[in-house]
Amino acid sequence: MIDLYAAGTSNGMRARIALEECGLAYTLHPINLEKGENRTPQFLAMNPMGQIPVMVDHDGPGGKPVTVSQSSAILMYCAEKSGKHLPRNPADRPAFLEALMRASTDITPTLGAIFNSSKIKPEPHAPTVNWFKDLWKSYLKVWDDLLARRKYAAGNEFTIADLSLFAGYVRMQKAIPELVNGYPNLERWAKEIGARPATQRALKF
Ligand SMILES: N[C@@H](CCC(=O)N[C@@H](CS)C(=O)NCC(=O)O)C(=O)O
Repeated sequence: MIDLYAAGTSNGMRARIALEECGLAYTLHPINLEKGENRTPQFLAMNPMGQIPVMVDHDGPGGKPVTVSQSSAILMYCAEKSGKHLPRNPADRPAFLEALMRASTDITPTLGAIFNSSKIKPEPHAPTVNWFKDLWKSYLKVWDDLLARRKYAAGNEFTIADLSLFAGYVRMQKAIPELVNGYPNLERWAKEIGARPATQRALKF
């Protein structure tokens, strides 16, 4: 059995989508970040960074329990444990790793920068917010161009790179829809990923 500690952020969704799409049984423990449930001694014992998501697999490698934080580490863990959604051909692996890292380390941190810089008190610094918004748009333009030529994030095979990208995309779509509008190939792709029953289950926080 697996325990997942998460909230409905892009990182939380990435981990939950991973478990659902890899068909791994788990119990969800919603963590209320506003109430500081990620700062309790029990939570910090699992992840001293005090960040969701955290996954505890009681039947980890060698049958021993293992605790994993970092949404993309959880994504890789689930794919490797289940043998699902990784490229079948080793020659496709470099493009897959590139797409996965591009989704995990460009998209979500930029989304976080937009959300967090918009919240600065007493007044957000507009040029900074706009700088991150322009960066976001430049990333989406590249993804849109890529998805004009390939069906999925890493090529013509569905992989966890799609799941990573989708978690960021769908979070932004809900928060600031205009920042995902105007990218027809991404829209086509997001409709397909968002219609997957496992992904739909994962989005219901
Ligand atoms: N790189 C980490 C980032 C995790 C992260 O930033 N989690 C946020 C929510 S999306 C969090 O728990 N923030 C609460 C805090 O830092 O106090 C990952 O991919 O999991």
